[in-house]
Amino acid sequence: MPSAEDRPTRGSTRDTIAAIATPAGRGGIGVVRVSGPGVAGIAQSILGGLPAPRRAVQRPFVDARGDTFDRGIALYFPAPHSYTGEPVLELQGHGGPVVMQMLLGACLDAGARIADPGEFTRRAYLEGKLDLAQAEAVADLIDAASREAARSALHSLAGEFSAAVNALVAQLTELRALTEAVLDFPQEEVDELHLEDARARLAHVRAALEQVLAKSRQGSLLRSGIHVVFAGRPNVGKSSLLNRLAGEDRAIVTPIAGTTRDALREAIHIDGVPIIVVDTAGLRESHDQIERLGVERAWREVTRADLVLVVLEGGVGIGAEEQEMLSRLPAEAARLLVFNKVDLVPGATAGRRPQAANEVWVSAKTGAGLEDLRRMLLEAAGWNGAGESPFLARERHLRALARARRHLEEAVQQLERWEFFAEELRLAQSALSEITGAFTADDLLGEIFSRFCIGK
Ligand SMILES: Nc1nc2c(ncn2[C@@H]2O[C@H](COP(=O)(O)OP(=O)(O)OP(=O)(O)O)[C@@H](O)[C@H]2O)c(=O)[nH]1
Ligand SMILES: [Mg+2]
Repeated sequence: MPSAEDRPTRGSTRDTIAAIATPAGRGGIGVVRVSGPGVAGIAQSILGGLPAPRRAVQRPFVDARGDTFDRGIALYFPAPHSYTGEPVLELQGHGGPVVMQMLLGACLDAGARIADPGEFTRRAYLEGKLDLAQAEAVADLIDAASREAARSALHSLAGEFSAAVNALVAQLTELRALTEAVLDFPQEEVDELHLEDARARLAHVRAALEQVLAKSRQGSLLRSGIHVVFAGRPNVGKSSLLNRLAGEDRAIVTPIAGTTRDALREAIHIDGVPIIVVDTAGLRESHDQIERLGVERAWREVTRADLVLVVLEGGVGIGAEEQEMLSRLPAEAARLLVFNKVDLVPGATAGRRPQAANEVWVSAKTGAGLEDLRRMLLEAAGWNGAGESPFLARERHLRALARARRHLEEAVQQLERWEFFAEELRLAQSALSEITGAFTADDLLGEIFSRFCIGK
């Protein structure tokens, strides 16, 4: 966690970095971005001078030998009003790999070096343009695999997640200030009023933390999703269901029992939540060597699943063989029972059974009941779609929030033992501060002085 001292205030101590900012390959336009103190010199040698700030100008791009190799748009962002906070030059050329290499090469010849991965954003963080959570959101936005994930990343980038975390930190800072005051003045009686105040404030910050944690858990689902494995006897329609959920003919379907051999993996999205669905070989004893290997694989997949979709044939239900199969599932594995081929069962209706929360009747053939199955998958994943905009949290954030929560729980136990209480608050606060990467002890001192008259 960089402290204020680690943060160079100006870019002048750094070198100048350059990189092709657009994806490899051919495109209408390709962009080379340059950041650092050497931008003016580089603009001089490639463009013949710095363009006016924030004005798009068209220029010939000239290499070190004086040859024009492209003609494009140049944009100059003076420090600190740029992405990195340093002087930044963006050169937009024609987006072919050779042109881009020549453009990058011209920047390197003029004194830049190739940027490390993420180095522009790292500099933005060091220059205080973004905090850590925001910097991470940049990557999450670029990597977003669904609209929902992208929207959520954009909220984090705009600082909503950081603001929520900072609000928690501010509440803790206040509470610590009050507590430190008690510690510093032992002669003052810690009256009932103070105790009640501390108790109420602690309850408040804990409730707020729960909210942030809940939204973060939701968001982390958008990032990492869940892993669902289909398991069942041969021919019950596992592959047909996978094809239905994927919306594509991915798995081979035949009336022959034992069609699927290899485990087949498909990435799907339901309401933006990424779900890996795995189709497996029908579970049965077999003398066919290939099928036997497939069945082994199926069991292996089952042990790795977040959720097992046990597919059963509606007309057959749970007989002795199905019982046997169910009893072999790992006891702790979350599971849904999917009764397929409801279209073949006279009088049976598709959908969820109100009396059995983890059972659903569907038809892979007609699509009946599939919507209920999708809802149940989301529920099992812990997604509550109707909730407020989730924070696209990473594992690191969840861990930090959970750590803060543990210290606040501990703090409840330590109420009245003020030194321990203060220490738990401090630990909770530093866990939270790791999320945004911004914490200095000065914050606390400032808070104490501003709230308390020491001379009294
Ligand atoms: N009527 C009806 N037939 C279905 C339904 N689902 C699957 N089938 C048929 O059942 C047969 C087996 O389907 P699959 O999807 O290959 O079954 P599977 O469970 O993957 O079978 P294995 O890979 O052998 O384990 C095929 O002939 C499908 O067309 C359904 O909902 N209704
Ligand atoms: Mg199959």
